[in-house]
Amino acid sequence: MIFDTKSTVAPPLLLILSFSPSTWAACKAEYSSYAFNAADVLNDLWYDPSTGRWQDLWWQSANMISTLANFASLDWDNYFPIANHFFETTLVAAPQSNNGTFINDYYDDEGWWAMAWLRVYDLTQNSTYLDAAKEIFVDMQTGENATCGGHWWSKDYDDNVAIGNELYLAVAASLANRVPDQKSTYQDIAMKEYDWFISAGLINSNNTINDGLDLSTCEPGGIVWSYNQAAILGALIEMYRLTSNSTYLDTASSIAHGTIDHLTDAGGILTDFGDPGPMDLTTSQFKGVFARNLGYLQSVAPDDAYIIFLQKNADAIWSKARQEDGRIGAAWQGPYFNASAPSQSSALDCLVAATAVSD
Ligand SMILES: *[C@@H]1O[C@H](CO)[C@@H](O)[C@H](O)[C@H]1NC(C)=O
Ligand SMILES: *[C@@H]1O[C@H](CO)[C@@H](O)[C@H](O)[C@H]1NC(C)=O
Ligand SMILES: *[C@@H]1O[C@H](CO)[C@@H](O)[C@H](O)[C@H]1NC(C)=O
Ligand SMILES: *[C@@H]1O[C@H](CO)[C@@H](O)[C@H](O)[C@H]1NC(C)=O
Ligand SMILES: *[C@@H]1O[C@H](CO)[C@@H](O)[C@H](O)[C@H]1NC(C)=O
Ligand SMILES: CC(=O)N[C@H]1CO[C@H](CO)[C@@H](O)[C@@H]1O
Repeated sequence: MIFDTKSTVAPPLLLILSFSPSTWAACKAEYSSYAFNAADVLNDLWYDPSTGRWQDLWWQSANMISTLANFASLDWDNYFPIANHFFETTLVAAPQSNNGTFINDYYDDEGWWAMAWLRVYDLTQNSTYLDAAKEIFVDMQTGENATCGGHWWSKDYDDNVAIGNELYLAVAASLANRVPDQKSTYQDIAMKEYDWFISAGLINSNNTINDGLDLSTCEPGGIVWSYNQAAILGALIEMYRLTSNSTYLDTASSIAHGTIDHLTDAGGILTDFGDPGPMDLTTSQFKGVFARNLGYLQSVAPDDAYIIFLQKNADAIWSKARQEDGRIGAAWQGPYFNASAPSQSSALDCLVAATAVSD
């Protein structure tokens, strides 16, 4: 472009300055290069092939498998060969570090692993991964019939939380869509769990989901964490695939909008209780799960608001939450502190989702 410097039109510099970083969005190739970098840092700093885990963490490592599978699905040629090494290693090494099994005392941990292997199965069509998910689900079924209905959180049988129920629904509906000869069994479980979830009142007046139920009153309560708004989106997409009933997508979009409206700061950046501040190795994982599942929702029920949200959050991660050495902290609006495998992979989830939804 050629500008006539003698004209009275404002010089282009002012136009450039009027774009703040938060209104600028990178393109698909750029987000993909960010994701590559964030994934390399995650794997180089924290992966231990002898345990198949990142930073010796358990359910968080399942989420990291899902994230790498999601990235590999977008960039098969470049990333699948890298990611596949982690899938193969973790499938064998992680149970070896846990009494030879993906089963433990927490039904939600089991749900994260089942969802991870289902995602890898979708990517590879290798039935070994589907079998792993089916086997985990057998144990998950022993957590049914909690007090107040729905699914128990753990084998202490004294807590009924949203995330455990969301994952039970997600795994049951996903298996119904992938195991034709047992479709009706899995579908019945999923329908029953969905009906209970809605009737339990876990979705509040903001269209967001509280952490769990008070078992003495059966009333919902607790903090509204971002991951409580996340696994449910994937579950509802699977319910829609199973039934072609668009009610499930309507529910998903109302939760997605409730989250974008109520769990963000003034700049539209996803914010959990405690952000921006040092987060522990559990809560640092949460936000990425929402970004990942919002990316899935965009592929089934597109909405420009999701693209804007994911790009804005990815831009903030890259410009405000990241150190020069590539480590990314938990607070997406910045400042940077305390990167961990969960904060790194949570950010990676958002960078991958932004890659998926961008042109
Ligand atoms: C399927 O996955 C398993 C577990 O990672 C692996 O050992 C096997 O080689 C894979 N099969 C094929 C055909 O790729
Ligand atoms: C392994 O199993 C034993 C006995 O059931 C249990 O006490 C222990 O906590 C388990 N270890 C792990 C890592 O799950
Ligand atoms: C839960 O209750 C249903 C209906 O009574 C029953 O079929 C199922 O076996 C129960 N599950 C468990 C784990 O108790
Ligand atoms: C769709 O699902 C909703 C929620 O479960 C249900 O109320 C409605 O009857 C279903 N619609 C059809 C056509 O099956
Ligand atoms: C709804 O969101 C607002 C913030 O937008 C918050 O102050 C309020 O506590 C939320 N209400 C519920 C029921 O979560
Ligand atoms: C555990 C840990 O590394 N904590 C640090 C988190 O970041 C704050 C702020 O930079 C430090 O003061 C903590 O030591």
